[in-house]
Amino acid sequence: MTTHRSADTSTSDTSKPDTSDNTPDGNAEYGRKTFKRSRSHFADRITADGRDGWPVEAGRYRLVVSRACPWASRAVISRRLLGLEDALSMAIADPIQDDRSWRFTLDPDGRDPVLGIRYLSEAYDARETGYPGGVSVPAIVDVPSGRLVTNDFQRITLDLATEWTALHRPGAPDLYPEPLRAEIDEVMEGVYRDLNNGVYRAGFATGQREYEEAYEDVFRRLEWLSQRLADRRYLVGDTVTEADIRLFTTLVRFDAVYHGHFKCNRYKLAEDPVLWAYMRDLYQTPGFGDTVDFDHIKRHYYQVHTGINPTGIVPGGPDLAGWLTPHHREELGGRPFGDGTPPGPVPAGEEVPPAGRP
Ligand SMILES: N[C@@H](CCC(=O)N[C@@H](CS)C(=O)NCC(=O)O)C(=O)O
Repeated sequence: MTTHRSADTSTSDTSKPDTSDNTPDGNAEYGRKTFKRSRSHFADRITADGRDGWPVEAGRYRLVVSRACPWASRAVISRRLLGLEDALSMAIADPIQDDRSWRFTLDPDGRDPVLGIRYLSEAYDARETGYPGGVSVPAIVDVPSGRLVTNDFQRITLDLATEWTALHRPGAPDLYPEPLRAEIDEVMEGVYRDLNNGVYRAGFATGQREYEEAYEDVFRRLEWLSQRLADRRYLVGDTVTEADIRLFTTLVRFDAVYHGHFKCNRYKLAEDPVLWAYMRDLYQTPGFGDTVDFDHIKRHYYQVHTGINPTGIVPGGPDLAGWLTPHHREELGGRPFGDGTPPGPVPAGEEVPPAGRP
């Protein structure tokens, strides 16, 4: 009997918070009862020079994601924007985990057709026998050996942008431009601490003070972002970068799950004119909205986190129609893809089903 192997304390026993201070940027000051995100355990990198034993190679690896997961969704967007769909195939897990974690129940016979496995944990086990840690997405698996290569969600997208360049499509944008890296890193650090992870700290708080601190962090950061984005189209520079991708995957979930389920309810994203327009702009940009499955997002959060939603009832709203309304952000200038071009259509078989879109 295998027990549920959650890498994210959010989905496991939230009454036993992880007290280790091993988050990418650490947050020891929040004290014992604070929600802690587990560190990625497998941090090998797939690089152009193959220095960790994993060279960039077309067709060799499989990206395993859940469309529900904000961290995995970063990689889904990067893969689309960079045109890596043919080079790096993608497996989409069922948004609802069972006691063995992520599973391929959306596929025929409940098996991933490329890896031939039923659970992502099988790739973790192939990498390290008896690995006691959590099974998380995003994960990249070596197809020939069936072994997990990395589940390092912070690193995966940076490497897709900078190490996989030989396989990028013609016209792919530079998502992590060298001259802007310091600024991108600084923006992403604050957004991670207060917002990407802040919503989880609010949602899985087990004490009032802890919740209130996280809640304040979330809305202080939203105010900061709203001011920053009032007169500039993108977060850093005048094109889409990694910073926008990381902000997008959290904000696109805000009204659907974080506002209600995670109690981040001072206001909805749709009530902040700047952020709402920024998000509609990105949503309507090829490679962003066409990866988002609101059905997977809502069902995952509301059905899996029974500690905070014991009935498992998935709310009907919000109405998604607004995502497609004009945003007028073109008036701020900016060129989404810089000197490059938008990605082509979503590959056959990877379209988000109608239930998940406006
Ligand atoms: N904590 C993960 C970051 C990614 C993550 O938290 N993913 C979540 C989904 S959003 C996950 O797979 N959690 C495991 C689970 O829910 O069983 C890691 O250590 O790499």
